[in-house]
Amino acid sequence: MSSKFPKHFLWGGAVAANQVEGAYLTDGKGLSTSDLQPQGILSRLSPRVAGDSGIKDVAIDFYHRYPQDIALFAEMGFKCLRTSIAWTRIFPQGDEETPNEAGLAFYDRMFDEMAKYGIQPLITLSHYETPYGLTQKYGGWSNRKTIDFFERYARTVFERYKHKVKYWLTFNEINMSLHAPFTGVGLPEGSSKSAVYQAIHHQLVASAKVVKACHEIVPGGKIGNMLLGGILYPLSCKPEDVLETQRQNRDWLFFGDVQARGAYPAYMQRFFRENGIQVEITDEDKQILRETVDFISFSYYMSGCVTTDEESNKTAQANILNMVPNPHLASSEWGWQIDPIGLRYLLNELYDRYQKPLFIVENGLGAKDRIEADGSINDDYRINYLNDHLVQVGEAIDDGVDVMGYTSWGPIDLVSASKAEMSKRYGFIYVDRDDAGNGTLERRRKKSFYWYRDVIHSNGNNL
Ligand code: BGP
Repeated sequence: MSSKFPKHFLWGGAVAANQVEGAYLTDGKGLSTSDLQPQGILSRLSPRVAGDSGIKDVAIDFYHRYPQDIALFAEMGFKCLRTSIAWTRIFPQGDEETPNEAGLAFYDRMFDEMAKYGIQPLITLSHYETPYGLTQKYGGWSNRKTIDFFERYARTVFERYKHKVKYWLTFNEINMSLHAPFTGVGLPEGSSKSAVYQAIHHQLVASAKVVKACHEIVPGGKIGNMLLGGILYPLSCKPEDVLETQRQNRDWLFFGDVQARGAYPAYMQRFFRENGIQVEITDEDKQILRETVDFISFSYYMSGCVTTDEESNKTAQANILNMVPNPHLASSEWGWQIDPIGLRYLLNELYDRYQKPLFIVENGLGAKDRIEADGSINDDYRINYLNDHLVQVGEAIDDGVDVMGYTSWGPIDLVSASKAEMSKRYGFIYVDRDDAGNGTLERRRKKSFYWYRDVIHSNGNNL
């Protein structure tokens, strides 16, 4: 049987600089917002004091061990590796005139290593890390000036790596900024809705500006947006529930609507008016927003439900999204509801809405792993999760959806973004490090390593 997956499907994995690299002040790197959130992205920024250490300071030491790790990815047959550039390695405070050469040289070495194995880099420009200097001096994304600093950074890396990197992403999960303002916009807690939407607007303008810059600078370059792709279902077929679900889905999709269609969607006018939200949108902004992305990328971990019933709403899960649990689905140990069919549904929805190629750039199961006496790690739960999701990706492709690739989240264990801990593991490769930072950092192949290698090798035929 021939595979449902296209011949040049980009199979691989995804990580982010701040969750793997460590070396948080090495070679001139400056502090970013992610270095100041010891409890993860949902926590407040806290000033560093001398001797204060966080789990991400070393993370999994990818900064020094990347050749070994990339060799392991190559052993699985990766065609693509998604990671991010830490903005603060290139512009340590964010507002310098000239970039930090040592930071640029690090990513040159990393891309060269990937090229040795024919692995395509997929690079996120900003993965939950704004330079702390910009938040201190300018108020981060609340200030229009940050757009220019971001554009300067993006143009610098496009120029430098234009012959090494073809695929780019602007902001990781840009739609999370609404729910966890600290994820990157750098606003103080308790900021008004107008302030939050103004900062989001600045990110959307910045995103469009760098889409334009990428097209100008990178020959054949393709640049996408990146959305958190949590899909919401109505808990009942009561029309009020269905309408409320549509409203909440739009909270998430509004970002994609701007980035892929080139203008604020009509429904936002009423939303702004009824919530007393004032956003300064200039004619020049409207013009640049027309620079739309080449493809849509998204993360997918779970789905959830929406209801207008107050009693049921009290059962909302205390996870990132606060969604009401779906009685038909099981959950991970972290309360994330597992829904492979939801991925097929979402792929179809996004394709219907945008008619642009889609790229699944995160999907995976965070779980606690056990090392057996013989040293093996039998993570069948992870294999099952990924297998079930990939079967649905195949179905969506059969439905006619244009899917460019799939990079599973955390092909090597890394620091969790929401909790800043090591024990929520996603990897095919185990890393010996615990939540307190103890361990040798030794790498070890899990059972899923061999499973994923076979999936890639057969181009998804063995699912
Ligand atoms: C996404 C982020 C990632 C990542 C993942 C898993 O929201 O883009 O950075 O970490 O979620 O989340 P967690 O690490 O909290 O399990």
